[in-house]
Amino acid sequence: MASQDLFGDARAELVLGAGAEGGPVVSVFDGATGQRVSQFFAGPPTDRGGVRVAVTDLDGNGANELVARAAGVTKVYDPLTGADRSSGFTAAQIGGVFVG
Ligand SMILES: [Ca+2]
Ligand SMILES: [Ca+2]
Repeated sequence: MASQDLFGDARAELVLGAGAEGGPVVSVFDGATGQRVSQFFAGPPTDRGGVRVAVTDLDGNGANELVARAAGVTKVYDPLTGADRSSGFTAAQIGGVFVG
């Protein structure tokens, strides 16, 4: 679970990752409304190792990124669409994140 602002409105979003034995499902809830704004797989849907999530500003541009680790792989995701945005970051940036 992680709780940091993802959309720049100064209210922390709640990011939940399924635990061990669950699929790698990430859910994002808007901190202002409490509404779920997205839900997506951060890894192979058939994997049952769960998913760990973190929210942090990887590239120091003032906007937080959503980082998830599932099936032994850490990636960066768009919090609204679940699109893989890892290609916009270096391996060093991604690898330096503690995803707990
Ligand atoms: Ca927010
Ligand atoms: Ca950033």
